[in-house]
Amino acid sequence: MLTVHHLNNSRSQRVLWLLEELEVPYEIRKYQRDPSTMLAPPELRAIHPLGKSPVIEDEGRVVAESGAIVEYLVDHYDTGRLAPLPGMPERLRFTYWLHYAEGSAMPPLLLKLVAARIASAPMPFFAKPVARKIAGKLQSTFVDPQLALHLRYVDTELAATGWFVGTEFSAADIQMSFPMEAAMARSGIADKLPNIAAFVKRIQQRPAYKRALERGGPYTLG
Ligand SMILES: N[C@@H](CCC(=O)N[C@@H](CS)C(=O)NCC(=O)O)C(=O)O
Repeated sequence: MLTVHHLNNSRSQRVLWLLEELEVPYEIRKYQRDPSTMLAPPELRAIHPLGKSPVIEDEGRVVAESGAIVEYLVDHYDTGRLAPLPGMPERLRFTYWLHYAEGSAMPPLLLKLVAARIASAPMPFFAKPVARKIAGKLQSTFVDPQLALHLRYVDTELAATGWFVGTEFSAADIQMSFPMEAAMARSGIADKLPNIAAFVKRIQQRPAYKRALERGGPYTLG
């Protein structure tokens, strides 16, 4: 049976959700983050050398990297319901959002998190003002403008149909859910992104999304 190596509160929630949408049977092996570093436990490196989640095992294959996992799962288990078939005109747009989620949307969101952690990290009192100043400058000159550029673009892209590809829900919406939920939680401009806000509300109502949450456990971004 297909196995999902699932780290709590992580991107692998998306994989559980996709499997629920596809109605593919799967089992979950759960891993807990180290509460102080937030890193995955070393056991995950026995599955894939990077030790990150998600990773799946299916029919003797190990597949890592969430975009590749989504592509693998729709290619193996979907019949054109959750992804345009290869060769269809919408397939390129589908591929675009699969890559965009991790390649373009996540870097500024991750930097935002890092800058906030630098500003609040425990350190000698005399270093605090310097650390806060550097973190603040990084945010105001680079992170926040890049984040606004990306999120306003995505918000506009969602305006026409509310979905990332065509007029129907697809696995690209699942792949984009993680950065969109993170954007709502930490971009600081959620109130200026009405189409993303509506998208996040809509996906969270899906029965398969809720089933995946029940199986995966707490997920604070969602
Ligand atoms: N781009 C990768 C990112 C994988 C990744 O960084 N996963 C995080 C969870 S959201 C992780 O495993 N963090 C724990 C660690 O780095 O030890 C993907 O989309 O699969």
